[in-house]
Amino acid sequence: MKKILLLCLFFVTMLTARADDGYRLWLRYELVSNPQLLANYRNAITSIYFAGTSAAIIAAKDELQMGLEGLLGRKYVLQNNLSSNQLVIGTPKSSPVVAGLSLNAQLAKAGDEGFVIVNSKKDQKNIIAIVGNTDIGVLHGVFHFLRLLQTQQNIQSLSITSAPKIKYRLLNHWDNLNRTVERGYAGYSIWNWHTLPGYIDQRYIDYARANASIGINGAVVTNVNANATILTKEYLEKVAALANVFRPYGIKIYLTARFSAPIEIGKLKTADPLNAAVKQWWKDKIDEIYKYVPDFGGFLIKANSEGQPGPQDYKRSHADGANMFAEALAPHGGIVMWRSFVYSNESPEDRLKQAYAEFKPLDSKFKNNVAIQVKNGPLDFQPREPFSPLFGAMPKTPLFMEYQLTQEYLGFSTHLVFMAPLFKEVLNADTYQKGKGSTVAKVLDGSLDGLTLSGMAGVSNIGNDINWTGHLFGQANWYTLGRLSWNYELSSAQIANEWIRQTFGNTRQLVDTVDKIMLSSREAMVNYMTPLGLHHIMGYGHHYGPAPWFDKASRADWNPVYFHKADSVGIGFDRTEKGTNYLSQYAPEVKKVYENIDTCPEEYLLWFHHVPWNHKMKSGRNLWDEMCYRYYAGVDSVRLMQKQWNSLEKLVDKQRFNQVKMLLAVQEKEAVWWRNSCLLYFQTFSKMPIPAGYEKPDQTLEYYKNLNFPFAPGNGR
Ligand code: GCW
Repeated sequence: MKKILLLCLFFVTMLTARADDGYRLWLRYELVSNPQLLANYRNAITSIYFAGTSAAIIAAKDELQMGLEGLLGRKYVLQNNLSSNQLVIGTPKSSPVVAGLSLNAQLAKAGDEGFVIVNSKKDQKNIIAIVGNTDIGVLHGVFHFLRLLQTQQNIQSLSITSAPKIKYRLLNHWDNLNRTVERGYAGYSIWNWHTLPGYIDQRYIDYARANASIGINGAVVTNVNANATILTKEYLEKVAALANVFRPYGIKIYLTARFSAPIEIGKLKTADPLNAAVKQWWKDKIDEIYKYVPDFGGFLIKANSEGQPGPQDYKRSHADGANMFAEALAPHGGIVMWRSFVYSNESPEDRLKQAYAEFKPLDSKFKNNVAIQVKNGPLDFQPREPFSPLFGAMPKTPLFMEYQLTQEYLGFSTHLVFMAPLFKEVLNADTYQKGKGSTVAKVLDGSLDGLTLSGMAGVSNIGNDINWTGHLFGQANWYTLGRLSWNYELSSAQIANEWIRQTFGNTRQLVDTVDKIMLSSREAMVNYMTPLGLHHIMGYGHHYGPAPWFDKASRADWNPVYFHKADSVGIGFDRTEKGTNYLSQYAPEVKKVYENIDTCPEEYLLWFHHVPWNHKMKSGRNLWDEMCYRYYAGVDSVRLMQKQWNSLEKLVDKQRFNQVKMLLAVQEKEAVWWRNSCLLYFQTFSKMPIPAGYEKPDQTLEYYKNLNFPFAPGNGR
């Protein structure tokens, strides 16, 4: 009887071990599956030497013990004397043993947050040293080392020196205080303001661990459409509690500042940034924040954009507004991230031109703890956009990159879209600011213009869903933001490979197949949503699904018809000199390529040109046929992704396998919906048939136009 019970227990444990809800993200620390490698690792690591007492080093030690226990199936005790086959972790400052390793030359390159990992010999003993100049550096090193084991790398001749290329690596949460998330598709906000500061959810700690593991060092925890309440005493106590959780992981907390807060919570009559009382109010408020959070990072501010208050309400400039905050933050070491996402309610000007028009003249007007945070493209996180012309146009001002991880325009959390290729495409784009090779990446890291502030932010896709991001593959985009901001030279393939191995395992077939799915997914989505440079043709307000016909918005530039301009002659937005001349905002070399319809890369064709339906494309097809071809190819790619995923049934645990399978089916259905409704609608202009051989749309245009989604998620109200 006892035997049977034990056997049952064994099977139950096996089963639970197999089920995986995705909560552990890429920090799963499963037993190394390759027996030879496991033996090698176990031989190489028999104990841990550790020095230091700070919360950060304790976090590093805890993570290492937990990780090794899972990966190597053994408990590791700490030793304070050196022995062979030991992992030595610490800083030269905290440990004479570490100082004695003579790693100064490498450490000089590791900076404040980086690390050195080497195989070394000390007193005839073989060791692996994970060291940093700071305890946070050690923590990053420990996470990197665990990544090496999780991805089954050789650890016999390690010689790694790593330092982040970008200084501020941030998540921007668009989370409201009532826990709704603007453009959030993974449940409610993970910040439970109601139970803070008394209750610290384990999720906050796991969130910090996950971020630290990929080098993210800051979190803006509130929505850019800001609420002044976060700045009140009651909420600052809650903010302080979160900051305390983040601190050991090297993560600073940031807030969004509502420009009109002095009126709303300060009882002033104005929020004019040049008014002495207003300035004093912010100074006092900022001093107060630092009493709660001594290492507060600063503010992210959306002003005079989409109805948010700002300095222009008082006829002041963005620089006047940003500098007011900057002055008050400077003594504490805080920064201002001022967003360039502005477009005016009144101006009929091409919306794409407005950010540049407002910000370029302000180059050199900002205090040196101000950065301008620029969305990757000139419009709004579309599936594909050219790079924003602000990159390359403000050499005296640090520009931070803003990417959107949450998939507002990329299929919400039901579509599998790996964004590294999108992010890389922008980073690699050449601005020609100082001639060939002036890439966006070089603008961003400050090297092109000798600037010291540098930053990359991702609008978070995290919610309180069990697996954090709704779609399991959304985790890969969070992962990408961290890894790329640490080292933007990593390729999309490298990032995918690392993520897959940590998230699913190292089996060759599994890694290769998921890799194919991920690397093809972004192009697939562009094809079934907005091929050839189409943009902003999604549903109104909630942005769910296609609505290229929509023309009822209160502003022209919220209407899809404004952006695609389809008519009987052709389709696309003429942004050349003959059109809005948006192209003049780029360097002449860039402009030249795009303005000529023959040299303009076809993926941007309809961004820059109004193109006749019978225009001959590179493939030999006319524009209409090419558009059909792309839309159909997009759907086909999703079907291929489904097939590829299905081939992995035996290699992925059931729970995650089924989740992804179901979501791919939703994606396929929605890809067909995008394809059919866009083609049926554009066909009313082209008057050309969908070429023979393609499956015909099974619904009418009217059917698609009548679809209605009053409760589509993400509006956040
Ligand atoms: O893309 C738009 C979103 C808004 C968002 C805005 C912004 C926070 O639809 O929901 O508001 O961008 O970036 O400020």
